[in-house]
Amino acid sequence: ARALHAGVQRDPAFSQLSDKDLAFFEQLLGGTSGVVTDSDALEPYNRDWQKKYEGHSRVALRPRTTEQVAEVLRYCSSRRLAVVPQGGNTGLVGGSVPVFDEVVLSTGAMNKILHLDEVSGTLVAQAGCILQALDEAAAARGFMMPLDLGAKGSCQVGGNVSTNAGGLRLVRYGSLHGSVLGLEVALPEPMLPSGPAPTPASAPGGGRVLDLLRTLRKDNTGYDLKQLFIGAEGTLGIVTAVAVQLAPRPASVQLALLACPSFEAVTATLRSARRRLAEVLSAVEFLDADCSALATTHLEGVGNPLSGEGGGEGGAGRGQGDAGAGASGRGSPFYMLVETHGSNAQHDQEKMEAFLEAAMAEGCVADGTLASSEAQARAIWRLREGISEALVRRGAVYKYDVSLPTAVMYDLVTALRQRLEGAGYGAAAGVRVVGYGHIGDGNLHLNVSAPRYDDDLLGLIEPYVYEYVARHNGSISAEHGIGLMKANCLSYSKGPVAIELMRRIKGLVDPHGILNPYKVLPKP
Ligand code: FAD
Ligand code: 2HG
Ligand code: ZN
Repeated sequence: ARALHAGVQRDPAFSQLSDKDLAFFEQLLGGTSGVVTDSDALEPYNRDWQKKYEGHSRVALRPRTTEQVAEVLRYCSSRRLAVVPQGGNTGLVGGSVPVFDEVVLSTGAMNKILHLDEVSGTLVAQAGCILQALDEAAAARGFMMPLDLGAKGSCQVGGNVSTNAGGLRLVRYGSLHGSVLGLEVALPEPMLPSGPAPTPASAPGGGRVLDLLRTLRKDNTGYDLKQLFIGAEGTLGIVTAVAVQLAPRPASVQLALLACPSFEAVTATLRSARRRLAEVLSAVEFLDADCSALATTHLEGVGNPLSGEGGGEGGAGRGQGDAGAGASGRGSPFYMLVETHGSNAQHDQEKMEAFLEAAMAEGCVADGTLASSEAQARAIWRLREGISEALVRRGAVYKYDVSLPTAVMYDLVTALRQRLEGAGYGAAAGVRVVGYGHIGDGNLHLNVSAPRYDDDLLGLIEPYVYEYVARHNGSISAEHGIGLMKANCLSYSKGPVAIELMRRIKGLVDPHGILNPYKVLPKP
């Protein structure tokens, strides 16, 4: 692991964990199953998914109930023990692991579905439920979760809410700021005076639990407090339960993989998809040829039927509804995934075919294939969703997740590639600058893959990328959050008044700063 937090000092205001603290946690959480202290067992809590950030916590706590979380926070606050909330630990900005010796509070054991209402399509679940498990439970009743991402098999809904995860279908189902109906959050400090609470049911934990767990679609009763915790990355409270508006599971799903001759052709195809697929459009993603090559080289069984790369058994094969009309996707610089969710397969297929025909006639698409089975669709999605994993397998990777005006989004990839090549970090040095992402949302994933971490290379990438994004009025974090990685870069995307207000809110809710210190907010 490579700890990329040079310059951050442990805050001496925080206490060191004592044996007495451990005894308290064991008594509270029912013995050792809820209190992890063994050094091997602690390793996965101390390291992130990329093995890039590493802390040295001596304890990971695994509470099962909201009351236990509230009690842990009460104790840690009184003892000035810093706490890092952790869900599935799939975050990409170093937010979910300790920087030093913070207590890890894992929501992994809080994995109960509390309620699913089939009439209103609402789901209430504990924060530690795995996204895929929730989607499967929703599927059994004809619904789907309104978000989907490559990490679905490991990430938890509390982590999704805390990062305001975007994912593959935001273009259709919107952001979690819209689909989260309610939250329950344990706070580090009580918001009610101690003593008997006026309404015990709504103030468990002595006023440390903020109960906003409604499932109402409409509720204009003053400030929408839950929004503060959506995307707060564990700096304001610990999300213990979530109420979500589910979407109806589509009866018909169509997926096309397309090869495009230029980035202009990609954006023209996006516009055409919006116009021609309109109400059924559910995802528009893009990847460049280097991403395709990386995924097909480093992941077993992953292929690109248009480029002819990879794809052993189980790889993406050509669909029966193959739209290739003599042209070839081989050598294409860009690929796109265009998906529809609808209720009538014949209708959706006609729309998709008309869209493909038009895109090919207009020269925006050189070749395309339609998945003709669920297995083929899964294989095509694996090509796109596997890019992060392929990059991690290749070696060191510098990740940027930016919002930029869609039309010029890829210019940043080209400019950075040229900049690095000019400094000797080109293909010959094993460096690849690749771009992919959620083009339908104006969200570029810019990744630099290198044989090893290299501070000179990093110095060429940062602050160049952040300055570029700021100059184009973009965002330095479209969907992954700020975490530790970008805490000192926040001012590229937020003005001083906004940052000051964030600090004041943090100070109000967490006056001792015990929750996820060193993350999100820049050093004062
Ligand atoms: P963690 O990684 O454990 O935590 C993330 C942050 O939230 C941390 O700051 C943590 O302290 C905080 N946190 C976690 N749980 C809680 C809680 N209950 N209360 C308060 N704070 C909490 N992200 C996207 O937005 N879109 C994508 O398409 C996407 N694809 C991905 C694909 C792969 C292969 C991988 C590895 C990651 C991807 N991510 C994506 C990033 C990541 O999966 C998301 O950010 C996800 O929402 C994190 O969930 P988690 O449960 O793993 O949270
Ligand atoms: C995706 O869209 C994820 O695949 C991960 O957000 C992006 O690893 C990345 O840079
Ligand atoms: Zn993404």
